[in-house]
Amino acid sequence: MLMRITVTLLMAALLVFGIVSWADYDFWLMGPSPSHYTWWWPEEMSTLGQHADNLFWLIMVMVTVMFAITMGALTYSIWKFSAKRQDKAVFSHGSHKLELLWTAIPAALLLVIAFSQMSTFAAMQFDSSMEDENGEELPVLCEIWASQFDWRFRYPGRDGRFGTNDDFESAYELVMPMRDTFGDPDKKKVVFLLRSRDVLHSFFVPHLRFKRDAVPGMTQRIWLGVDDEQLAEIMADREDKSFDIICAELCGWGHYKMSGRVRVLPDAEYEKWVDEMTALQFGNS
Ligand SMILES: [Cu+2]
Repeated sequence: MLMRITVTLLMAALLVFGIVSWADYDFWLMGPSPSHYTWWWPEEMSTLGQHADNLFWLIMVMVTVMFAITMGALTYSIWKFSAKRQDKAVFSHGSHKLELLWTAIPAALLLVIAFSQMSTFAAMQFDSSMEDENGEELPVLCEIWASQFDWRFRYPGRDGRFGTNDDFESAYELVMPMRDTFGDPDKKKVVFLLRSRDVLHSFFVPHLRFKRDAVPGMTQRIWLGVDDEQLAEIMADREDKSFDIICAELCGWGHYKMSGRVRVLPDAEYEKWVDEMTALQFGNS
């Protein structure tokens, strides 16, 4: 009896929380939310963003339909075969046909997912996607270092080479150029090296639909590309001109505060920022 009351109360509390937070988003934030906050994905501004979102929705629709079907079958079975309606259990060896069917359907769905993601996956991950027309590797803009519990970005400085004394570091904020290339999305790629100083982290930029684990002892070439039209649209109705970087891998006690920002600048402004950072670096000596 006590168990039943406890469970009922718990369920009721969950329901109330659910309804309150659904009706009033500010409830969780304990204050008014910025106008660009959404329940779902934020707007995307990546050259691959539309592809990533399409895949997300494809899978979302699939799992929603499957969820509805299986939960429907479960609810029906609970109702139909409850002790009240049927008191005798039936022993069965199963149905060959049914088993074939529920193996074949998920297999087919998985194949659909596998094939439809191939080109996007290749564009995101393959090394060849980070080469220019002549097969030369695109230059690295900066190294992204994850560590407990912050993000640091090391730039090669004016000479474009790491390990020389004009390197500079930006803590917390990743600044990248927009790459004005007259609308050619392939040329908007900005390449980074992703590294971790200690444990597993995950570099996640929701607006760019980009997430990759940072693995200790491993250097990964990654690229980000910003769609300037999308970016302009987003910028138009927000005051905050930078975007979240989140660590998406539970990495220790301070994981919750392991955040950073991305700021995307037009090429000329980016160059100016590099000058400022260089001046700051050498201003002290
Ligand atoms: Cu983390």
